Amino acid sequence: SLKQLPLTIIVAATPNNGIGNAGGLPWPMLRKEMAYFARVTKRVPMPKNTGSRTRRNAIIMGRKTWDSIPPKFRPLKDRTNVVISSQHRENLEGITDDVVVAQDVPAALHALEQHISAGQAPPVGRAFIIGGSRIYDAALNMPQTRSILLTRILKDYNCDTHFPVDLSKASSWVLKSLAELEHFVGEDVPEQPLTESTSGEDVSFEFQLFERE
Ligand code: FOL
Repeated sequence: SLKQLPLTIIVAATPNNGIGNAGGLPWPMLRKEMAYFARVTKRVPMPKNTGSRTRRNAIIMGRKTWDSIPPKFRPLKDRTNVVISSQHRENLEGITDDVVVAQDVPAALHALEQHISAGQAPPVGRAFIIGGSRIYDAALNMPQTRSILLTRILKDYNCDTHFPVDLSKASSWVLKSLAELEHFVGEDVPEQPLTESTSGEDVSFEFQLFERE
């Protein structure tokens, strides 16, 4: 059963843990950061026995996060999209038959399992929690949430939504080494912050991995 499936949070946050503003991301489009999100959430770890069927990662998100994704990009390709909402799927904008809808995170894992056993989705590789704050908070309170892939945006922006825990403060979450991050994501990661120029401003950010003690 998927109740034991490890869950990974992926999030980008400002120094104050801001993650959203006015229904979108607080910062202008960061192409290299978004490309990292797309690569990491698509990459399936090592072959495992699922009767030679290709596996696909799942991305679990709240309804407001679903709405924040540009219609031309959703559902996010090459991933099984799962949306948490108390609304019925016919009332949700842009939801197609391949998108799983459930009322909360445990129900999402159950619904995902049902889709897979019914042959409506491939076996799951990794499962990522992609926000927003309420869904992050629910996941942080589940023991199967083992890892957090944090992109620290090194610039302040106005934010109306925040990540529920401050990872830079003493907590049960420990910062792992660059080598451990590279092993987890399956690619090289720069040691120094990257800088992107976007909308006439320079924005620096760095990639980190936290794991539960
Ligand atoms: N985590 C990180 N590290 N960065 C993020 O921007 C991020 N965003 C969300 C959740 N976790 C994150 C939620 N918001 C798209 C848009 C908004 C969004 C998540 C994804 C999106 O359009 N993604 C496309 C990329 C398209 C492109 O290349 O521009 C995808 O295919 O993933």
